Amino acid sequence: PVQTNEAALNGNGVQKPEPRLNDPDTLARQIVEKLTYSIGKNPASARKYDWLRATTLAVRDRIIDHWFESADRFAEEGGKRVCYLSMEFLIGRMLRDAINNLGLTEPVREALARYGVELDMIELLEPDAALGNGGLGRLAACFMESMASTGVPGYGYGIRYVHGFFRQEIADGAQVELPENWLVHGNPWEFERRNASYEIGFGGKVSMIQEAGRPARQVWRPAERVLAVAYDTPMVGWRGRQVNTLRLWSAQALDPILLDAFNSGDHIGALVESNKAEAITRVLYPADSHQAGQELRLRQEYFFSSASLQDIIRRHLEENDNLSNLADKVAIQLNDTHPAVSVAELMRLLVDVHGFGWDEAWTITRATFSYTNHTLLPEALEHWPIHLFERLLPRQMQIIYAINAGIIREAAQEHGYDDGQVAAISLIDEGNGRRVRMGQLAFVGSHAVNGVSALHTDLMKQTVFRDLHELYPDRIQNKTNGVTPRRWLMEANPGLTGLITEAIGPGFLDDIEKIIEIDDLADDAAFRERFAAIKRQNKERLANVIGERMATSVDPSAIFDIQVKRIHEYKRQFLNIIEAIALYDQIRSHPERNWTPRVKIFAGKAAPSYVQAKEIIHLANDVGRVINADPAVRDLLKVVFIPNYNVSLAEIIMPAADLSEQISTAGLEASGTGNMKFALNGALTIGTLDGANVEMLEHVGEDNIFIFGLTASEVAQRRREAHSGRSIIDNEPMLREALDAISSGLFCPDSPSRFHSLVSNLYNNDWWMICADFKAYWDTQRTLDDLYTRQDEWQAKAVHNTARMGWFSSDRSIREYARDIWKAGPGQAG
Ligand code: 8GP
Repeated sequence: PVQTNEAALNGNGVQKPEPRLNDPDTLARQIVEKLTYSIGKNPASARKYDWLRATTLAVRDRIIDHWFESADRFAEEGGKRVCYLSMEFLIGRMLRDAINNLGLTEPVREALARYGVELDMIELLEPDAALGNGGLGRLAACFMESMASTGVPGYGYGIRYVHGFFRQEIADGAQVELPENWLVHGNPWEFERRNASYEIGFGGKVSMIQEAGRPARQVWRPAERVLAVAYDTPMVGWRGRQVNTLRLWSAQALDPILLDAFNSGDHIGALVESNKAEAITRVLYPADSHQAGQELRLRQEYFFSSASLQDIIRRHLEENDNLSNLADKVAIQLNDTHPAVSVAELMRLLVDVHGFGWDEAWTITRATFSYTNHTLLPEALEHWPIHLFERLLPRQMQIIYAINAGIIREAAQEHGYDDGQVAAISLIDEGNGRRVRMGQLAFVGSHAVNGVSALHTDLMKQTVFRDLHELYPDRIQNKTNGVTPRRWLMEANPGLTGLITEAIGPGFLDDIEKIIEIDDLADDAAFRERFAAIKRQNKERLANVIGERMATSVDPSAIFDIQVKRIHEYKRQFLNIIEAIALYDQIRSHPERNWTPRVKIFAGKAAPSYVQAKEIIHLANDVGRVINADPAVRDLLKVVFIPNYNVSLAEIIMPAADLSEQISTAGLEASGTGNMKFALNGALTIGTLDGANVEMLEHVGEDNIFIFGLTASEVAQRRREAHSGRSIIDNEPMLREALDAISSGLFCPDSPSRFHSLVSNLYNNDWWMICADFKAYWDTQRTLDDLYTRQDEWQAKAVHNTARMGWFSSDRSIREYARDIWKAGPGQAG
């Protein structure tokens, strides 16, 4: 075997490779080298896809140089690491982001041009890494990029799904789900690490053992075991200063094939084990707003939690004598409750495997974990039936009971809690067929718990966590979300980035809050004009996409009024569609008026089992078909639904919006992050006082954002009073006529009753306050119509939006987490 040692590595023996040079000549040469020797193609016969791969590999080499530097630096500094556990990372494409952050965009463009290859063309061939559903997963991706950009030693831990978020097609107006296959051509960004693999157990029994000279202890003997194998992807920060690691786990059987079974002729049975194991990481659950409640989901959650904790512990023990200082060296962030079982699993590892006493283990656990809540929707809160939990994870269930007993004892003895109060904080919900409440588990197992906007954090204290907040009043804090300005401004909107650089210099690229320096230029007519011209180009680009994908022509001089996000009743795409129908009616009744032309653009996916959300998609498409074909409205109104919304499409859409729709029923959108991306790119917002809209209002000022509708407390009040929509509809002719048009089958003559239940829900209940908010929404839209005709004013407000959004950078969010929760990263003792 080859022996290596320090002296040989650093001395004359094995030489470190020379770091790669970044000039176009070297890049051009190395891209062709990759094409030839790694891909086996010559430049003359290479296809575009081969060029993409070769370019990716050449860029990857440069990332690796920085990656090793970062790893060496952490090891030397011995500081605290941050582990971000998330079931979802909605990354999107990686090449453009990597070369942008390495400052290689122009050199790579030039290198490729020498072979007649266009960078912009090959970038489009990269599949999106769509390992997430929506806001929560995209936030995790922004946070990974910002940790690397701000110098926080961050490790993402998640699942390497073979099939990411489904591909959406629209057939006859309805959503169709197709499997997504991002790995079919291999994934050049990842490195398989077979040496980092861990056994994960399920089921089986727990027994007490007593060994001579040792206290009695519990031993779990799982009935099933699978292997978690690591795949690492480097995540490059701005200017390549730091490269962090995203470690995703893939499940494999310990025995890939049962040879005995195979040899005795049972060819299918021989593969059962391996199929069952691999199923754990085969597909992302496509639900973002209700808990899946299925065994496979709980297996996924435990699988990646246990693998990540075993990995964290192994690494810690390589550098430290024991685990008693774990919390000084590692902060573990639980991204929602999906990894909450980690609390019980870390206790198991500390107590059963590493011999800690219960109390010390609990102190370490609580000091190590922190937890972010992303939704208050009751149907989304995770709670597992006890019988399922106990069968799959018997030891973890015992530990949860023991944790619960301790919390209840504390509440009763020290705070005098009565039975009712105890039931409210208990980790076990006794009311609903006995379930484990994962939110409660994450809360009690963490030293810090946070919401994702100021309003959401307040509501957490008042609603889901009211009782635990009373018991632990210092634990909940706010960390308002942010978005990375590299992907969402520099890469998505190079035109605007160039204009701002020209105006105020490049300082804002390193510190996005400096973008405020363009604020005064809102009064500068020449600047406004150039700002507007860039918006116009971005709208033309989107209009082309709409033309190509949907064969619908839209006029870039109309208001581009855009709502893109998951489809959900609380997000109220339905309200937006009803307003479109009302406008359609008005344009036809009053053709003589001066209507401001508008294109209403929708995109987003519905959970496959969410019937109402799918009806809303169907309605948007049906309404679009009728309105777009009606010569009576000419180009005054168009309604388009762009299929298959994903990160890459968002990068085209965000810079092309005049108007951003953030119209959730107040109190229900935890934060929103699309709202921030739009405004950063100069869209005005029409929105409710919900989520981070509230803070956006504070930053951009009330003249530059268009707020309407009930507040969160008014919504709660009206819900208590149980209004129906009927009395409002009866008194609001425009609303009534729009609903009548839907009910009459005007938009779906082939199946006139298609939307009856959508409409009758409004009459009976109006739970989402669509009727209650309709008039305010309509009026605000007309104010905006009017404003759009005064382009100077509109564009000045747009400039103010871009200028004042610096605070909504995920760099700011990450610095706050690092300072207040993790105590890690630059400037933190660790
Ligand atoms: C989302 C919230 O709905 C959104 O307001 C927020 O901006 C985002 O998280 C990031 O904080 N929540 C989810 O995506 C969510 O709860 N998803 C889980 C069920 C998968």
